[in-house]
Amino acid sequence: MPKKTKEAFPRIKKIAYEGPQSRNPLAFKYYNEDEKIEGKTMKDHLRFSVVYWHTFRNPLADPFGVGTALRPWDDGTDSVKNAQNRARVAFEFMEKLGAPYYAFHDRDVAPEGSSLAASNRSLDAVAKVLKEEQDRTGIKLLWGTACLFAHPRYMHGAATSCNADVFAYAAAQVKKAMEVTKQLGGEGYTFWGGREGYSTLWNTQLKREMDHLGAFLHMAVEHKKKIGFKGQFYIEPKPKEPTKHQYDSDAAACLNFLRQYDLMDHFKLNLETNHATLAGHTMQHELEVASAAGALGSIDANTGDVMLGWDTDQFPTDIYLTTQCMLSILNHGGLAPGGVNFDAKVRRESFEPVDLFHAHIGGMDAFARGLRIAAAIRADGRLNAFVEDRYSSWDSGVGAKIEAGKSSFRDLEKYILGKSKIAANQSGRQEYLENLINEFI
Ligand code: XUL
Ligand code: CO
Repeated sequence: MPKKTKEAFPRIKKIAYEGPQSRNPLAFKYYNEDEKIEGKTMKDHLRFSVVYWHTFRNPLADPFGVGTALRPWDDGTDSVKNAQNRARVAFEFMEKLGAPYYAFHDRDVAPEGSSLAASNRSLDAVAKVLKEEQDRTGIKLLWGTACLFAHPRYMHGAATSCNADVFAYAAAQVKKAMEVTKQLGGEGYTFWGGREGYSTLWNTQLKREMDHLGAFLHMAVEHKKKIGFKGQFYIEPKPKEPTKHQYDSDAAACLNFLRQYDLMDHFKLNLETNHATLAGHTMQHELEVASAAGALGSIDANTGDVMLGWDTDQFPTDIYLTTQCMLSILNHGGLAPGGVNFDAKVRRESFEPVDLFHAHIGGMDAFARGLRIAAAIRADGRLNAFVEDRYSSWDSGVGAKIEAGKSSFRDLEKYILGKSKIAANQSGRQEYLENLINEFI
């Protein structure tokens, strides 16, 4: 196996925790991996993961200009050798950063060949290097996935393509990606519906396409059993981009889809902040919807820009956002075997290798801060006590009876007719609560 000849980031040492007083931009101010919060290390709470596609493959192009990224280790070819070298560079980066996990699509790590067999061979050749580097560093695979959207064959979708051969190709590609994920000890496998949607209903049989997606996912479940893959399956909602309307549009739509096709036992959701906002939701909303259904699996941590309407995939630095995320995650009981996966890219103007470090350090510190703040809010107890009190009418009397399923419209009519007046409403105290949260930020 070719070895990487020299360090790709020679001037960067392992990123250390130096605390909030530090002025070193290449140090953590809040992420102290071994420090315990609520009895668990920050590392185990956050389970940070680096994405291969943005961090090592994104050239930083936009619709108006070519890529700007300087990646001196990359020889510019689509060879397996270059892909293997890049894999070693990726592990140098993740090791220096101290990220315990990573995630990839099959075609990020290895080049697509002229046939499926050739693509599978190149994936195997790079997977060997990934395995070696995983063993050397102890860094693990959070989840794998297949790129079912970049190649022109997928122009009409993959599992929802009007072309049955394309469905079959996608199935064969996912089969291989699942097998490689298993070989690498991946803790999960994600299905993001890259082009599973439509651009116009004039040419689309919507029900047929959704039925095909259901059938595709059932085949994946069957293959998972066949090969003994124990990782968690995730569906990642996104409402649009690249298609006008994606079928897995938000958490509620995904949950409905999973229930309709009898897949709830096999999937959890991988929620992404910028996808939530594209759907007109907050990330907190999506987290709570998934958690309420027992289906909160993992998160793709990023953010959009309020001034730009598209999926900008920026690194999360907003402490309110990370506090909301971590409150929902702590209340849910944690993410494992999921994690905080930085599905985020540096800006086109941030083209130097060191920017990859600044971006991840910022995201990790923002989440570490969110975790610390969320834990402090929970320890303080006032927020929780307020919410518990707000619903206290359900803890006894008529409320408890309704919750226990022991009431009928008739009983409730009798109850109300027998009362001279109903209990008064209390203020929702939104502003008080917003101020309370600010005490901790
Ligand atoms: C696209 C996106 C994907 C998935 C994996 O918006 O988020 O990168 O996370 O396919
Ligand atoms: Co994502």
